Amino acid sequence: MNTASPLDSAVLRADFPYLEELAGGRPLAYLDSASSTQKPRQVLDRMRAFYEHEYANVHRGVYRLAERATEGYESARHTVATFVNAPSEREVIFTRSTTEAINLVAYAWGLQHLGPGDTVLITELEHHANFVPWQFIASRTGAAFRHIPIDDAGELQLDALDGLARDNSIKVVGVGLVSNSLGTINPVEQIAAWAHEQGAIIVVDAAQAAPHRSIDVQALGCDFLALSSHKLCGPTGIGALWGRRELLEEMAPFNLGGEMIRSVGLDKTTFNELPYKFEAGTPAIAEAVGFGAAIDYITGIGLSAIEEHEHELTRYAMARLDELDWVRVFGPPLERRAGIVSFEVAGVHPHDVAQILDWEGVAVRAGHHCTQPLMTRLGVAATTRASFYVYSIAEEVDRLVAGLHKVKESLG
Ligand code: C6P
Repeated sequence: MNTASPLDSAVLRADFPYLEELAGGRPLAYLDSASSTQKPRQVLDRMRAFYEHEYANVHRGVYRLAERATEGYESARHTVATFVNAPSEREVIFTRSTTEAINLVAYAWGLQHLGPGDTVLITELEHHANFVPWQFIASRTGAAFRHIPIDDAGELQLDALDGLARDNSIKVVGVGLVSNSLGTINPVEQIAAWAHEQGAIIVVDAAQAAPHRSIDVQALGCDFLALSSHKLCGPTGIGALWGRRELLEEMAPFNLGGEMIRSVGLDKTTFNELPYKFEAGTPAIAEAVGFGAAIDYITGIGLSAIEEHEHELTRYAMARLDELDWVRVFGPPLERRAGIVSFEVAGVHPHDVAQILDWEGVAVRAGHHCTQPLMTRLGVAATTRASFYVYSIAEEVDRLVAGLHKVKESLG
């Protein structure tokens, strides 16, 4: 790659212990960061220190150790709130993941607000996490379930919007900022403005965007936004939902039990204030602290440097794959694409491609990537997908391309 990267990958790579493991004498070329990212020492060390010196349950004990644990947990909430530019940290709810965050909205908001005559609108590119909960709640409530179609390049056809809105029934729009299968960057600000003109709310899936570009819920103009820690160098088992305060205030709770109550009597229970109303039971405490440390780590590198680094790698990968006339790349042009490249090798099943690449020490994902409606639209059952993050380097793209030559020699 001849373009200077805005990141010093050589220095950053020293933070990631996984690169010390050798696959066939070389570090693994991990090109599956859209699935989950590797973890830097800074995050692992922070979690270990928390467990060793600051650990207790949160919001319960009056002893100093419990206060310290609560401080660690709440300071992670403050970090997430700043990260997405939330007007208030009370609007940030810790969840298990993006999936759970969207289920929370679909159940707690959807069951209360949707009914026959209403429409739920999602996109044809949507990950199942922002698709299946809405399809399910629409069918439970009698609402219609419709989608914004895409064109052949995997970009949303916004000229379909007015037709979809003709009967004035749209109550909620679900859209991802970045497609996990194609890397398409969706024009969410524009869709949010349109949704509000329809009197609808908009729920944004930022799972694939938050790790790679700055997120500003106020500038996006959205009502809810979901993200996962494990996709941005943090631990699994923790994510967050940001929601507009007035919507969260009037929603019923999602999970019920300890911590989310104000008072419990034999006849009646009243609920806690935000955000605790939505955080029943003992939360993922050390994971929240790790989530905060991961955000500190990536914001320390700089989101715009990360975005630029991935853009250059994607440019390089697309150019190298373009040399192979037996490889077809799916998705939009580079200008509207994040660091994700999905492709097919003529005549070879994506699982076989991924298997042979693994023998070459290159890890990619093969499958439908939890976007089956998109696969149907593309006319394929599955694709092979390479995706990048801060530790990815051009040499790994070269190893991918060399591996694809091996695939062609063996099976093509
Ligand atoms: N995509 C991928 O390989 P969870 O699992 O809840 O943290 O994230 C779900 C999710 C939601 N939205 C988008 C856009 C996603 O990409 C994902 C997770 C992984 O593409 C696993 S399927």
